[in-house]
Amino acid sequence: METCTSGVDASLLNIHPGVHSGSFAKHPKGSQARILLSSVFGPYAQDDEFGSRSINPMELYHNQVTRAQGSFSLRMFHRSWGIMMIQANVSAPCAVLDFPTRDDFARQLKTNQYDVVGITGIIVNVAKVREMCRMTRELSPQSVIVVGGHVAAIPGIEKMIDADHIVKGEGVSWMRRYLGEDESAPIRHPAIVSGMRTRIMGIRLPERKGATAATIIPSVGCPMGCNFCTTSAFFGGKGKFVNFYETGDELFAVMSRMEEELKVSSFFVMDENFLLHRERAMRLLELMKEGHKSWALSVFASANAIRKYTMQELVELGVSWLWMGLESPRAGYTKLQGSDTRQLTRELREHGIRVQGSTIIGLEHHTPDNIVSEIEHAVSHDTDFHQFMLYTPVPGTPLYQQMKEEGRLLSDVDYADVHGQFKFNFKHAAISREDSKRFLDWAFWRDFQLNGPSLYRISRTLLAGFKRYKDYPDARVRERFTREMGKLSGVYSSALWAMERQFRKVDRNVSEQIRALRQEFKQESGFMGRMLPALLGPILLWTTRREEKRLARGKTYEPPTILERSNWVEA
Ligand code: B12
Ligand code: SF4
Repeated sequence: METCTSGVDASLLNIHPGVHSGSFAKHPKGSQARILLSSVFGPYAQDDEFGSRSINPMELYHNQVTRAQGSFSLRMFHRSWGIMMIQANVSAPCAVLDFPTRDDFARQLKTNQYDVVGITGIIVNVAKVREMCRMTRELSPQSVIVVGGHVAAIPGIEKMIDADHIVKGEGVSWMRRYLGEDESAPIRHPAIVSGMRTRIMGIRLPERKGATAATIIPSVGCPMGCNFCTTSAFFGGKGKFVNFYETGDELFAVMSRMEEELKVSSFFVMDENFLLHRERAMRLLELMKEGHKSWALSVFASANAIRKYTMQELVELGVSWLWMGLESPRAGYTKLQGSDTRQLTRELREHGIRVQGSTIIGLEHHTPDNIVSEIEHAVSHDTDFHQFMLYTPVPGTPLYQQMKEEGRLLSDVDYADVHGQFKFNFKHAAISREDSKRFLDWAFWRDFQLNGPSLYRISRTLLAGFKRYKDYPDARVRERFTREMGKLSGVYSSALWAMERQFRKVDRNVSEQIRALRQEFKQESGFMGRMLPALLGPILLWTTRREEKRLARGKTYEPPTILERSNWVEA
């Protein structure tokens, strides 16, 4: 048994990981070893003894962003990119099994002679990881078991699961090293379609090639090192991160390849703080201009990083969706210093940039007396999407260490419930565990009630951007807004038609605002865009109401099981 910290070591240098000191056991078969990389088993959106929770489905938006929005909630699934990244960067025969059931996983183990079984999981999944290790020992005793991902940050994990290697931090370099391959070879980016099986208002959107953004992962970790931040801590903490693509040139090359392979013009850039690396972003912009790339980018960035750019720079870079932490104005995080986040988010939206705000409930200064006004403040940002999360000391973070030292961690909380959407896992000075959940739920509800469905908000932002930039001198920018408007105006207008009616029972005022926006869309749309709502609107209203009924009956959604093999040879 060995606990490795490869990625963290390398990230201290802020270079592509390739440094390792000391002895390191390699797999005897090297690149001939047959590898299975699997995510944890489902079904996920149910309560079970392995740590699945109905409150914690395998869905980004419905889990933590739009979950109070009923049939207007955006539902979609995302693949397990970490193991896809590893698969693309080893020359050994490798299978990725995503979202298996226990039976699928068992079948893989029984029908293939795997030399290495890699399991990825985050902290909530620890009981599933344990069970998968047990199954592997039983069904494929010759396999070496490697466990990676955030689950590796749990203190004492070595004693909780039966694995041969537990990898903390970056995994590509670890796996390459384990197989005796070149760790410092350039990172090959897998072709990743960012989301799948998207549903909203009771219908599943068609999956045409190129219709969904490609995911690009330029780096992992974030040097800002906020005390609660698990991704920052996992890849080295404050001042550190691991870059897969150092320069704008490298990034541009990867994106161009994805554009070609997946026929996309939009990218979901999975980098915790993409805009912080200004030199790389500005070089990317230069190349986009030279290559006449009218790309759209969805990025994560902190307020202080966004402030390094003018609105024009952001728009020209194609930033069309931005996820930023608002946390709380009184929290004192460096990333927020000097930023009026309300003004910033308003400005971004006026420039056609959809903003996803993220607010923490249960910060140290929160009390039952001030929490309502803090939530009202958050909601007043009127962002397109809003994530609310409980302040949560997660193993591996400085906050966890601090709470542990202060004796404030609750010892009887199951790891499966430490995901920020249930109840506190620590003793808060002023707010009880039960109340933490009530305040969290109220925040989601309040945002929905006051600001309406996110679908309405994103159509409003698109329209604002289109009006502002439809005659912009840079043709790439004009094309981007016109393209989106052309594709979406009819659909959005129809959705607004249905939303206006359905939202009357929630809040008449918002319903009126939706109506006003629909009229604006009418003015800016072409013939089809004006005609479509009469036909599609009633259909969407019907599917919306049908979905409401289904949800009321407890309907949940699960991702499909996917098996993908590379460099494959039958055993
Ligand atoms: C996409 C994503 C999801 C997707 C699903 C992904 C999936 N298929 O499992 C969705 C949206 C459904 C999701 C859901 C949840 N997520 Co999530 N998610 C992410 C996100 C945004 C990106 C993950 C990613 O691909 N990163 C890029 C890859 C390259 O990094 P990586 O996965 O860490 O992999 C690297 C290493 O960890 C390592 N590695 C990983 N696996 C393995 C396996 C082996 C064998 C080896 C050797 C190495 C290795 O190597 C990889 C390359 O370096 C991260 C945030 C982030 N920036 O990472 C959060 C994150 C992983 N999610 C998190 C959480 C908490 C959740 C939820 C509980 C929701 C919530 N309340 O926040 C649910 C849980 C769902 C469930 N039932 O299991 C936390 C995990 C916290 C923790 N310490 O455990 C993160 C870090 C977000 C955060 N900052 O809080 N998530
Ligand atoms: S800025 Fe965001 S990603 Fe970076 S450490 Fe803070 S919370 Fe984490």
